Amino acid sequence: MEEQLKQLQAEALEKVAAAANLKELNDVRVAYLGKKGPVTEVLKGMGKLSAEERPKMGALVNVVREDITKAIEEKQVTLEVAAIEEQLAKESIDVTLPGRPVKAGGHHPLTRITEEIEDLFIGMGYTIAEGPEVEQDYYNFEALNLPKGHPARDMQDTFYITSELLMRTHTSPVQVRTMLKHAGKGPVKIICPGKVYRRDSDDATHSHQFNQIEGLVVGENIRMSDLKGTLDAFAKKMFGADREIRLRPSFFPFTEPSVEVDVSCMCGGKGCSICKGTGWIEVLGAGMVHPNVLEMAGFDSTKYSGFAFGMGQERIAMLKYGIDDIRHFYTNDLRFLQQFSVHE
Ligand code: FA5
Repeated sequence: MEEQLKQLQAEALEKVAAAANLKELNDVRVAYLGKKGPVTEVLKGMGKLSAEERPKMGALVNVVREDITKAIEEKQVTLEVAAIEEQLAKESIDVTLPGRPVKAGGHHPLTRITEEIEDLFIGMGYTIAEGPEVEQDYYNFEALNLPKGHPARDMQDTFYITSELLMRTHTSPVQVRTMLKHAGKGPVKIICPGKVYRRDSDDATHSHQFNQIEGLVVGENIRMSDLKGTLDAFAKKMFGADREIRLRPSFFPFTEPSVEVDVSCMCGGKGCSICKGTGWIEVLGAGMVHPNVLEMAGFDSTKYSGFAFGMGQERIAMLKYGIDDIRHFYTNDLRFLQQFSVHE
């Protein structure tokens, strides 16, 4: 029995020494010291021994058990330290590695155009005004000289929410709201950028939701020549110093006289596919603020006059960047957007 115990001890210590990780060490502990292990078995057989042998063997079993337990505990500490060291080695940060480049986005072309136009007019002394996209019929139409039932309302097919509430069809209602805030006192000099909505069928040049920038100047002795000079400066800054503008008679109920404004084409008047052979490209609508509009907004039309204009950023961006389909602005194709991600 003594021999058997010594052999068991030697075997167990050998396995403890060979255990490569905590799991293997636990397996050794269960195998040798567990309830069904050989040491317990030896203890169970003690009853068969003589009275003199029993204490001797009992002491030996205890020594063997303690030796194995001690070896396991020591090995456990060693393995735990090794495990922590391994974990630390895995998690260590190599500060000498080069950083990973962070992909930076860029401004959307419509944001770029809007900001460019805003900067340009702010440079001419304008301030920015804003208004709601869900608008009252009164500001969108009536106060702009378009009473209910006026045939010119058909020029802008409208998304109505109720009979009095609609999605604004243009940024012109911001003119009215701003003039009312000024309570009949000039000067007013604003631009109003924002989203507008129309029941237009989407195609290469039309969208049911698009962006406009409105301009309004009201003061004493504001004349058509001021409008022309302002738009000429805008066209030259936006498209190039060699560009010209021309005004064609048009109709808007809120301006009198009204004009469509064309910018000379980049082909220099020779005629190309962009200008459809005419040498001119239509960019915006404008005119002198109708006296009725001034009066309804609380301005004395015998003392004050003004000009207004409205343009669509999508069309301006299409001309400036040579974009052939308005839908590119809304479909978020990265191949399109990345062409504009210049980091300023
Ligand atoms: C107006 O909306 C007037 N409020 C502009 C104005 C303001 C005239 C002040 C006089 C004084 P118009 O409906 O033409 O006008 O629209 C102006 C611009 O919006 C157009 O030149 C065009 O660039 C753009 N636009 C119009 N409809 C669409 C559409 N469905 N999709 C994209 N752009 C459009």
